[in-house]
Amino acid sequence: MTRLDRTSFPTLAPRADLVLPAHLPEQGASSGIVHLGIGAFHRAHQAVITQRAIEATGDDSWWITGVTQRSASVRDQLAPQDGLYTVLEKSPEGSRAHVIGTVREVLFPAEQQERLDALLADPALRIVTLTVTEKGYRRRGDGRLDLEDPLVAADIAGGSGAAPVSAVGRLARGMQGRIRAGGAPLTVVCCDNLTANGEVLSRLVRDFAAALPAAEAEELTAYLDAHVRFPSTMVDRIVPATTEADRAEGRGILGLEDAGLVVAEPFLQWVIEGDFATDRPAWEQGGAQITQDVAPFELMKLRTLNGAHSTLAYLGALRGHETISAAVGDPQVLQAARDLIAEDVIPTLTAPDGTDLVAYGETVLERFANPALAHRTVQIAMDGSQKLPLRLLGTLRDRRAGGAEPRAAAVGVAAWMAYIASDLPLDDPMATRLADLARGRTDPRVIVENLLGVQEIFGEDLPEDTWLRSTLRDEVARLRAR
Ligand code: CS2
Repeated sequence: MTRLDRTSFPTLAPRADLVLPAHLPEQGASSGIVHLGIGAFHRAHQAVITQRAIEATGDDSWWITGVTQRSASVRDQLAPQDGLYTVLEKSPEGSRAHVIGTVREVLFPAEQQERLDALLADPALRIVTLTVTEKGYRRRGDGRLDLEDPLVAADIAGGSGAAPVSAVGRLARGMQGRIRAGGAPLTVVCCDNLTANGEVLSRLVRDFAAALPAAEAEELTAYLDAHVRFPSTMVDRIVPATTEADRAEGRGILGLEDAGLVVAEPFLQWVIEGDFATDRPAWEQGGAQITQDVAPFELMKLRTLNGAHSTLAYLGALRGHETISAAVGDPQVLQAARDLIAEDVIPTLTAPDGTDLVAYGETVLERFANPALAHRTVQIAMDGSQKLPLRLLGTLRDRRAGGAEPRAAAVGVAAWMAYIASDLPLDDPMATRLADLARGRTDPRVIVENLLGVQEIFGEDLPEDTWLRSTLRDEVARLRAR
């Protein structure tokens, strides 16, 4: 079958189930945005809103160069398609294909470092966005840059001529190149699910700068102070891994082969702090919200959606459910997510801009129930060591500080522990250590004791909490008895 690309694109005609971009980048157009970590999420989220903004305003200086960090696969999917791909939006009412044309180029730095260096130095490039997942930031338990991480250490030792391998190294080294080319300002937009993600990333780049030889450190820090902003953002769209069946459905709608197709729910939200060092696409005309304070949005989303998502993933997988929609179809599992949101999450939140938190929670659960999305529980269960502190432990700590007994939040943590002890797939940067501590153990006391002692996850305070310890034991015992 013919592949989707600029040549085959004109054969497509819009239909109820096929939405096409109004125009595509001119050949040789320049990129206003570099995106680090061009996985499925970016393609279904920021790239879509950027396309809508370009269409609303006609300002076409905002095409995106995507950077794949670890493997060439996304480049190899998109390069033969001139960057074109489809977002297959799936809902119970049916599917709709949106062809996206904002990604004009994808680079795999291991083979194209020079091109990336040139772009990052170019004043026409004004914004770097990132989705590199929680673990991609290489943070220590205290949130600072892990200078002992082998990738980070290599980037610091490598000198400004070497090709960086970590996300933070790539950003910092790119900024040094930008300084050498005249020091045009830059806005860095973190789009990962981290609390205060802009501040976090700013801190990490500054930690990197501080580890450089004195003159370089001083120059980079001065540039960061004067010319770079890191607005925080809240991103939201459920984007399960693409399956062969999804690609086949895409072929049915397009009549073309699309190796870069991604799947998403209809819901799409992006809240961005209005703190830019540069101009920016009119993202608000593409459906984003620009606000002065993203923090309440971030906390609401991380604790409600992601907290419930992880809880459903662990509980659901333990009960044999393959997908999130199957998990919420199980009344006991659904009740656990409901309790988490109503009893423990909502009391810790401040409603952003008059949002009805109860209605928000209900909408989240309805989105999870979308039967057209086969979002696998083991996919969301990945990287729990990185996700738990952001998604559940903040809720737990806030509730404990307020004198409450947050059993529903503890159930989520216990479900993670029981998952680690089980033989379900364990995919986590701390997998070896976690497996040593709990895999195959049967005594709930030992499981809880061993895992609660992982300071990078639970800190020093939570293992001291006797209510938490005994509640976790009870819940792990209950989950294992089932
Ligand atoms: C999910 C998120 O994979 C996961 O851990 O919880 O990716 C979730 O689907 C998104 O944050 C939704 O915006």
